[in-house]
Parts: sequence; structure tokens; C-alpha cells
Amino acid sequence: MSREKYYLTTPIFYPNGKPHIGHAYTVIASDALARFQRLDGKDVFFLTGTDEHGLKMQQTAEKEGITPIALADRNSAIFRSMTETLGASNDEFIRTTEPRHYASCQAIWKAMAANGDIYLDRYSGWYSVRQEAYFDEAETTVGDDGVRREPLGSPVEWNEEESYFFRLSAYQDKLLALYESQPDFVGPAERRNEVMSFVKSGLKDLSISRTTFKWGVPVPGDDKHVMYVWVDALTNYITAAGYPDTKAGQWRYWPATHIIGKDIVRFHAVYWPAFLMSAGIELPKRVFAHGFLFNRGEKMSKSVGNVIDPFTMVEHYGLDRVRYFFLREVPFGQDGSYSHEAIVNRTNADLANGLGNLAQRSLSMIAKNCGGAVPKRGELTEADAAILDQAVEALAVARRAMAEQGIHLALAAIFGVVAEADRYFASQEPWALKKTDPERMETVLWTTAELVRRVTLLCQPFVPGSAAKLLDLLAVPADRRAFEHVHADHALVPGTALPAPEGVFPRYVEQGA
Ligand code: ME8
Repeated sequence: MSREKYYLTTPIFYPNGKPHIGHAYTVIASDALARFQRLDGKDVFFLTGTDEHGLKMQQTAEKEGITPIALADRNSAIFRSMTETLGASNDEFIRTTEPRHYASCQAIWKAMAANGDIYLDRYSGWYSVRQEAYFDEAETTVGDDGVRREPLGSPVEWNEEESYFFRLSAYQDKLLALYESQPDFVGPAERRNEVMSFVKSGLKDLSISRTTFKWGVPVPGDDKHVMYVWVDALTNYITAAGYPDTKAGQWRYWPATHIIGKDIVRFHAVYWPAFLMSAGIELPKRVFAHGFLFNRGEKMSKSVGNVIDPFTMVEHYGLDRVRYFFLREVPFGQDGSYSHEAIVNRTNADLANGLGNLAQRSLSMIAKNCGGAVPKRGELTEADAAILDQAVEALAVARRAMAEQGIHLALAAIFGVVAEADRYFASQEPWALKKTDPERMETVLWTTAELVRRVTLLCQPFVPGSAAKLLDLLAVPADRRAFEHVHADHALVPGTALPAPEGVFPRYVEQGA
């Protein structure tokens, strides 16, 4: 039987600057989702990459006195190295300057044109270089400095050019029918509502080519024009699946689930399905938008300058603390805030004092009292069986949550079991049993270690490095680490030799403290 396919994407990032923590957040969350499905037995294809064309890239390159491709090469490499630093398990890293992507963009353009959805006209309006978009005059305001700006604050300039248009207006009803018939196409619900009211308010045809600069994919048959960067960018998702070859290889993964930030919902949930309908390509499964991260409540952006470098953050706290913090603390889909105090408090409480402490206490008792091997397992009491069952139930809860990108809910369920296990361990008092009933002590320690095994299996998508170390300490073989192994059939075997225990989740101690 062929395994269920699961194709997951992040947005492809603009390499006109260095990555910041917002980019890192998207990658970490998407990686947790991809790893979860892989451990749950699916055939996963996980894609990330860089979006390298457009006026912004060309202008940044000019300012630096280098070519756009040199800028793209340099910064794309930094984004790629960020994915490695974050432990991302992406199967591919796509760059929109690759030849295969040009071929794919030109093919989807031709398919949309063949369907009668592309026509040539003139375009004029207020254009923002930063947003790479035109704005209606009514959307813009002139500030005290005399500069006209669009609603997000970037300056706009009057632009007039010949342009190809996509007949987006023809897709209004089809898009509304899509959101109705497939209510989970856009998530979370607030984003779906926004998209629906935007589409209901009326769709104008979309300008999809530019003649004022050259740094883009040429329009087939008219190379005065380059494609609007968003046509090019969105197409990356099918390029990586092998488009225009929809018969072979990677195409089996399409359609994808797209994870994006809430800033780019309109492109993914309105334009993209319209392009695909026009080209006769199957639509994505789902578009899920997460919220924005704020540094102590303040918006971060390249222009504001309070950009937090993800490399520095990982170096300072360690990768799994950073991953755990963002995944557990920020309800996925909502905005979130972070600060040093919040990172330290959350990770010390859950990782160091929670799972880390439980593992360390039980494993060091085993090392001292059970000859450094998995303890003997006597008859299980009701309490033993109940706590072990909780891990199996947590898997079921996590599975339902992760199917809808409820990452924080999955983690809440898993760490709820850790808290219960702590109470179990304290109430069983294995240290007291040592004298009164050593056999029972072994059973309690076995139960605790087995519970740590199950919970750690479930933690792998979120804190992969630490989970692997902990599973090594439990001598769990590499081929017994999937979610199917959470089950009692794969429980720890008494007598199995264990390595000397060591702390896996150290407490964060303030420097100088
Ligand atoms: O928009 N909080 O690229 P981009 C959370 N190339 N996430 C954030 C964030 C923040 N403060 N800031 C950015 C583009 N992000 C296009 C995408 S896709 C076909 C083309 C994340 O480099 C979030 O995922 O500006 C957002 O959608 C993305 O970075 C934008 O990255």
C-alpha cells in the first residue's frame, strides 16, 4: 500500500536582506508540522526557498553596486544556512532563479493565456516598490513630509506602463464557491472571513507583468515584459513538484498545504487558486496563515531595525529552547510576543524542570539501583497503566491538532502528560520503596522510563535534537522511533543495558548569576 502523501511549503523568502526571527518562526513551525507527519508514517515532501526576482532585489543590488544574481546568491545562501541552523528537515530548497523555475512559470503563463485569461492593456497608478504592488489613490495618504504612502507606510510613486492583465474578475464566483465548498481551504477562521469579504467586495483584473525593469522571468513571446514577481513566486510550489511535468516523479506530492504569515494571505488564498483554476491545475489542500511575532509587543521589520538575528538567538539559547518556546508559547495562527524573560521562564519550566527533571531523576535512580539496565517490570497497578495510557491518548490528541496546524495544542497535550507523570512519580515515592519493596520500586521506575520513552517520541517534531539524545539514553533503536512505536508493543525491554544518564535539558542560568 502506498503511503499517504503530505506536501508542505513555507513561503519563499526575499533574499534582499538577511533573515530575521519572523522568517525563522515560519521555518520552525513548518518543520514541526512536516516532522510530525513523517513520524506519523506519511510520505512527506517539505519545501522552502528564496524568492529572488522583482524590483526590490534589483534596487538593493544597484545600491550595493552588485548584480541582482550576486545579491541573490549571497543572501539565498544565508537563508539556506538559517534552515540548517534551525534544524529544518526540508527535502528541497528552491530558488526562483533556477532554470526549471523559468520553464514552470512560462508553462503556467501559457496555460492561463490559452484559457483566455491574459490580455494586454495599460496600467497606471500609485506603485509601492517595497510592497511591489499598485494602490488606489484612495488607499494612499500624503504625510507632513509631502510623501505619499500606502496604508502600510511605504512610499508610492506614480507609474504608467503597458501591462498584461489576468482576468481575476472572472474568478470571483468560483473563488467564493471554493471557500464555501471547502471550508478548511483557508485557516484560521479569521483569515477565511477576511478573504471571503475581500472577494465579495469585488475583484479587479490583476496586472501581471512589468516593463520598467528586467529582473524577472520573461513573458513568453514578449520579452519586453517580465512577470509580476508574485506570479513567479507562487509558481515555485508547483515547480518543485515537477511542473509542467504532471505525469511523473514529484508531481505525486501535489496538492500542497501552504504555511504562510498573515501578511500574504491574499496572494495565496485569492490569486493563487485563481491562477491554478485558469491553468487547469488542482488547487492546494489548504492555506494556513500564522500570526506575527512582536519583540515585547513591538512589530519587527527590516526598516524598524529591531530585527533579531535567528543565528544569534540559537547560539545564545540553544536550538531546542528557541524551537520549543515559539511553538509552545505562541498559539499557532495568532500573533505572539517574545522576550528574554518569557523564553527563560517557559523553557526552564517545561523542559528543564518538567521533562528533563523527570528523565534525569528516573534514569539516575535506574543507574544506581537497577544495574544500569532497564528495570524489571512486575505486575502493573491501575496507576501505572493509567499514566502509560495517557501518552497514547496524547498522540491521538496531537494528531487531531496537527491536522489543523494546532501546534500549541499538540504540545499542551504532550506536556500535560509530563505534568501528570511528575505527580505519579512523586506519589509512588520509588526512593522510599527502595527499602520496603524493591520489586515495586523497579516497576515504578520501569513505568516512568517507559513513559519518558513515549513522551519523548512525541516530542521529536518539536525538539528533535534533545529528543534524539533522550531516546539514546533509553537505548531506543533508531528504527523504533516513529509514532507507531508509542504503543505498548514496543515498550522498553527489562534488562536492556542503558548508557550512563546525563542531563538533556539544562536549566538556563542567567549569565553572571
Ligand atoms: O513575502 N512574524 O517574503 P518575505 C512572523 N517572498 N512571521 C514573519 C514576520 C514576523 N514579524 N515577518 C516575516 C515574501 N514573517 C514573499 C513570499 S511566497 C510565494 C512569497 C514571515 O521574505 C511570514 O511567514 O517578506 C511571512 O509571510 C514571510 O516571513 C514573508 O517573508
